[in-house]
Amino acid sequence: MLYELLYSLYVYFTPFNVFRYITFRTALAALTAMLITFIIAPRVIKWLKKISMIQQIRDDGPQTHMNKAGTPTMGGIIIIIAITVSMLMWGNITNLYVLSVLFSLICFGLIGFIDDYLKAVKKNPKGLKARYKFGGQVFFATILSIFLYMNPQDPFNTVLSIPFFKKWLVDLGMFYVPFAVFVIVGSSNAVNLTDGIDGLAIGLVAIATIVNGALVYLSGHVVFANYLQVLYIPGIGELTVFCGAMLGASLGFLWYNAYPAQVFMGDVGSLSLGGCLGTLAVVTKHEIVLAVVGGIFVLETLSVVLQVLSFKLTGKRVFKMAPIHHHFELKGWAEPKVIVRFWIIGIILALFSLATLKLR
Ligand code: 57M
Repeated sequence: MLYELLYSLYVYFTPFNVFRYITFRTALAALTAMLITFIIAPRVIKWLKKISMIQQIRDDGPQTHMNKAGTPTMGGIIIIIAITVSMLMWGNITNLYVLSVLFSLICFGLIGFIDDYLKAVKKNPKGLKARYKFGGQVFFATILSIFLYMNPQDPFNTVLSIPFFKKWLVDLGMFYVPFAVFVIVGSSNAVNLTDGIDGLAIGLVAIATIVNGALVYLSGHVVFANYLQVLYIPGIGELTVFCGAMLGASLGFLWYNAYPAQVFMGDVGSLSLGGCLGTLAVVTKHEIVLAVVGGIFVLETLSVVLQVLSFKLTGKRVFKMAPIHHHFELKGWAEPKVIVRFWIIGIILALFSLATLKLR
């Protein structure tokens, strides 16, 4: 951890005292992650093309997607490298909350990497079998949830807070573990489904990361937590630095994934970022608030559930195509219009979710 070395030098150079402040390290983490992304992305994109890590575009999707043929995928490795290196420099990786989200980032990224590899290099369109993909997600989420459940440092490790009702603290007890698994795996798959048009998922992840960063900073600050009457969780504030790194890497990746995308993040990106958002929701005890922030991710997932259920039960489709971003594409909305309008809704939901912190 570079910051500890720099901070220890404050005895010789007092301004280095600033390295102990979470806010300062968060800004550094964001800028470092963005810089790393800008440095490695062009090289990684070139390498992905060289090893034929090219996205297989399905022919049963919106026809406008056919011109995306040749776009490299698995760009999510850029995001994972940027976040990890930035955290090694500016984050306290002995903090158990930081270890929790880094565990999600790497393990869910591994599942996605295998899926992307089988699809693009082994030309296996189905990629990793659904039961292995889902099984791997449940496995890692269960390990993490039990670790958090057994966490001696967190006084509220089985409590669920309800927005607007500050006194309503639901203690889930041992049912916290399956609930946390549901949130983490659900979030991972929701981002995966949402990542179907250029920049949509990474833009929404950036928006959700900003809200997560605010939540963990306030929850980890005894004065602010008491003023806002949110659960004070000692040590959680260090996750602000992680959110900074995640935001920097997301905005950096969006530079290359913006329409028309030069690279897709792949399942390695979507599953890992979704797993991180789910883990952040669980450790901050704001699962419901973050379901509001991630409203578009929830909407995308519900559209698939409704479509598949309706199709199986009645043979009729609710949407022209699911997930719902394809529905609007088939209605004639240009792809950039769908993307920006979904981002606008994401920003409105983010502002509303921050408002719920005060409206209690
Ligand atoms: C994740 N993957 C994209 C890219 C990205 C049950 C069903 C809803 C499942 C769903 C599905 O297969 N989801 C998998 C979505 C794919 O993107 C790749 O996957 C990674 C994310 N996991 O990083 O590597 C395609 O999305 C497009 N894309 C962009 N820009 C980006 O920045 O344009 C992705 C990122 C890429 C590219 O075309 O190839 C995907 O969509 O597969 N299935 C679907 O989403 C399909 N919907 C569907 O089958 N609907 C049926 C069902 C519900 C019965 C229906 O409505 O009747 C649609 N997706 C595609 N073709 N591509 C439609 C068919």
